[in-house]
Amino acid sequence: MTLRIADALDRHPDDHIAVIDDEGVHTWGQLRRRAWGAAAAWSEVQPGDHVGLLVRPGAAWVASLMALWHRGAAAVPLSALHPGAERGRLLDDAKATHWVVEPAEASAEVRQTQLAPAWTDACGEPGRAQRHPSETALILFTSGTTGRPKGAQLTQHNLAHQSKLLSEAWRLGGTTRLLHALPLHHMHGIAIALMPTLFGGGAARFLPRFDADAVWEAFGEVNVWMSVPTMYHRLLAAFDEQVALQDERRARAAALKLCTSGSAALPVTLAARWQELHGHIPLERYGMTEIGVGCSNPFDAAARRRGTVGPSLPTQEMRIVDADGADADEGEVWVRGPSVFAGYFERPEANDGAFVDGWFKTGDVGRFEDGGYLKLLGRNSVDIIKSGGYKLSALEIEEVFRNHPAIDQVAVVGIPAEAWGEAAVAAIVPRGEPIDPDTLRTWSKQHLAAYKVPRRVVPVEALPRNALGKVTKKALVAQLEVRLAGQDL
Ligand code: MCA
Ligand code: AMP
Repeated sequence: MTLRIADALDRHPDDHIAVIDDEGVHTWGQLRRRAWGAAAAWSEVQPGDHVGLLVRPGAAWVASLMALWHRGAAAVPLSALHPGAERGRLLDDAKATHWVVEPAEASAEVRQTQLAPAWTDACGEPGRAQRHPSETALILFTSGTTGRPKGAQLTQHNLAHQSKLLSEAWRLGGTTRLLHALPLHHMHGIAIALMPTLFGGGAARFLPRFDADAVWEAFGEVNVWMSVPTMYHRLLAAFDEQVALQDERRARAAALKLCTSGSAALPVTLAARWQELHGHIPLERYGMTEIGVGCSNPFDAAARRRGTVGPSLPTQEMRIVDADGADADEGEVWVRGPSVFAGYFERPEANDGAFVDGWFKTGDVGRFEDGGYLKLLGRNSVDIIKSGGYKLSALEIEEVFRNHPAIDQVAVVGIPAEAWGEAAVAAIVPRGEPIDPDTLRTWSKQHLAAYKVPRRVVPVEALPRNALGKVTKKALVAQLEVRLAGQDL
């Protein structure tokens, strides 16, 4: 079955609730009228255009996305956490023609034409663009083993297929009420949490941002929670802090039907602590911007296995290969199937390196254990850091720091950190006078999203290098671990 996500969402009845946000409750009928209003107002947006999207989480965001799809355009979701310079770079790289943005978020560095978000209702449905399942629906920027983030193109069919897979695997039916506090510029928040919930006929209750106490409060109104390990870490810290609220919070956690974790490894200690409150360990699954969710532990809590990400989902074909591309018991995970993206936008060299005979090379290393459960063992590249669920590229951060006149050399690495999984740390060799590390962090926030800014900047006399002069990042990690031991990163 070849399906478009836009059509799949269009089939929900007008009176069915789709979104709950701080403005109130929004039915599909109301969302559609807003989307039609915006689609009519954005008459200059043409089929195949790429359009930035920076709107607060909730009905306005969902209706703006629907409006773009109505016009046959692809959305390039951005974050309020991106500084103006980064927004401009991403939209230029995506060759975006316009961007949908709330006035308060407009940036001087962005040259694309502004469009107002989908706020107002329309009376009738404007004409539709020609539609194909292979049309690009989203361009999601992902950092990687290159200095510049790459725009992963997800098609209408990728998203529809992925939503169907997950709504079935996780039983996201009409009674689902998802609590949504994930960022809306990445795969997890958009196509793993939101779309499958809406596809299955459920509703999403949006919080404006993640806040542990607000999440505990909102658990009383929902039955599904999807998050990254750092959020579990913070929820448990807030639970421990608010002793007087513990009985109420325990009851709220126990009433949730499904709690999932992904984007980074869930420490077994966090899983065990969550089990004490909720009754089950979170359902851990493995995903990637380029493939959606590849493996998932079962919905049946008794069949979940701690420390694994579960068996591959139906239609997600997986291989484990060695360095020569031959099948192996332990090695890189390769994926093929209808959820796999359509390539990076205008990055032929990255696409050549990413695929072999239709198989996408994830860069993750793992092995399938008994029963076909995947155990992830790490990543091929030392330059990819997973911090609080965000993928950070050491090379991208290094490029920014290298432009500072007072820095001679820089190397960025990921250091294990309880709260974040890994924390990015920059070791710098100053050019002359010592530089204040906090001043450097503040300076870098003009160029990088706040979450990409290294948690620590550590001045060093020299970087460890091998005989060829290349920085030995493993040795640097070991040095920094000693230097930062006992510090809260
Ligand atoms: C915030 N900060 C961070 C991070 N988040 N630093 C490093 N790594 C981070 N992830 C910084 C802030 O800029 C601030 O810096 C300081 O930490 C405190 O910020 P705070 O307000 O406490 O943080 P927050 O806004 O509450 O954010 C924490 C968070 C957030 C909610 C856990 O990181 C988050 O939303 N993570 C989810 C990311 C995600 O959705 N990834 C999915 C990618 P300063 O002190 O300098 O001001 S898709 C994926 O991975 C695949 C598809 C999959 O399988 O899901
Ligand atoms: P992103 O590129 O932001 O989509 O991040 C995808 C990466 O997150 C994967 O390639 C994995 O390295 C990592 N990841 C996702 N889920 C898990 C998980 N459950 N355990 C460990 N790593 C994960």
